[in-house]
Amino acid sequence: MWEKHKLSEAQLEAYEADGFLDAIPCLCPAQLERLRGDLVELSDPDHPANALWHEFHSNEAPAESGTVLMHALGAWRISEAFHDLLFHPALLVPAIQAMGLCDKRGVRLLHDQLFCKPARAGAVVAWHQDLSYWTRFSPSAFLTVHVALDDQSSENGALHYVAGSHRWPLLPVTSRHFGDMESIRSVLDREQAAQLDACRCVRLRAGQVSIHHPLSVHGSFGNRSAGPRRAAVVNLAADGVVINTSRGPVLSGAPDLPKGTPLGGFLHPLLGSMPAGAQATAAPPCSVAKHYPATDAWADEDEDEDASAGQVAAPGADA
Ligand SMILES: O=C(O)CCC(=O)C(=O)O
Repeated sequence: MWEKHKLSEAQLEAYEADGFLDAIPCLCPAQLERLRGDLVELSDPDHPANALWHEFHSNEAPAESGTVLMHALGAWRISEAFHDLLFHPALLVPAIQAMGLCDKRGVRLLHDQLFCKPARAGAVVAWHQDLSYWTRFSPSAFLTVHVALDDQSSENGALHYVAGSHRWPLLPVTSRHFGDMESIRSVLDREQAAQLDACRCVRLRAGQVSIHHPLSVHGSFGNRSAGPRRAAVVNLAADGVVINTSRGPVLSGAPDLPKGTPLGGFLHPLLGSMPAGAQATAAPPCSVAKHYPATDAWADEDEDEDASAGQVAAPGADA
């Protein structure tokens, strides 16, 4: 089942070089429609299950910007379609390959997110590195999957990446509230600023995904088009990532996991892994792992702790 979703060697090399990879096919039209349908219901602030959100902002853009960004964490707990998305092999297989986790540990959910920009007034998502928000974990073995629920264009606020920025050091968060697209420039040197100027607009088609490294700088401009630009984001962690500080719960509404605890539990389910032999035919070299901490160093006796980690789970699998 997973074989057809494997990235080619050329794709893995592109990920290694750029820190992101786009245009990965994922959703069929029926899955896309189901997600879009559920999103309409989820956008209702009075949704009967809204206590399950970790965060829900009808508009997280600053009021003075006159723009709107619906941003929410936890859709998978409310909607079956968004739950099943987490287990989609077309999403998990490329992620596991790119993280260099084939035949090793699998991936866990860190959290999911929705980023919805309404027609004409959709806000920017300021340039950032995802890892700036995840400094409480070690090692930094994360990957983000961005799922386009609409065709993305330069007019409607497509995702943009700074190629090669996964080799930059960790930068501080410079804009939390989707107001100032360019605030990251205050912490860039001249060379980094030039790389930012050469950013790439990836123009995903609805149903495609892009994947990116946790240090890859990315962001998106406002939506000036006549239609919405909606995206679901799945933030993945390698199984075995540990909480390195006592700073309160990882997610609002979640139990507090003490320092030293591996990320896990019902809010961070193991989503899948590539079993031994999965590489037998396509054999992607997992050399991309050089931009990730070496997993061998922290693989330990609890590797087979969870028998359900044997393979990529089918959509709908119970978390
Ligand atoms: O939806 C966007 O434009 C940005 C989302 C994002 O930050 C991500 O995909 O990691």
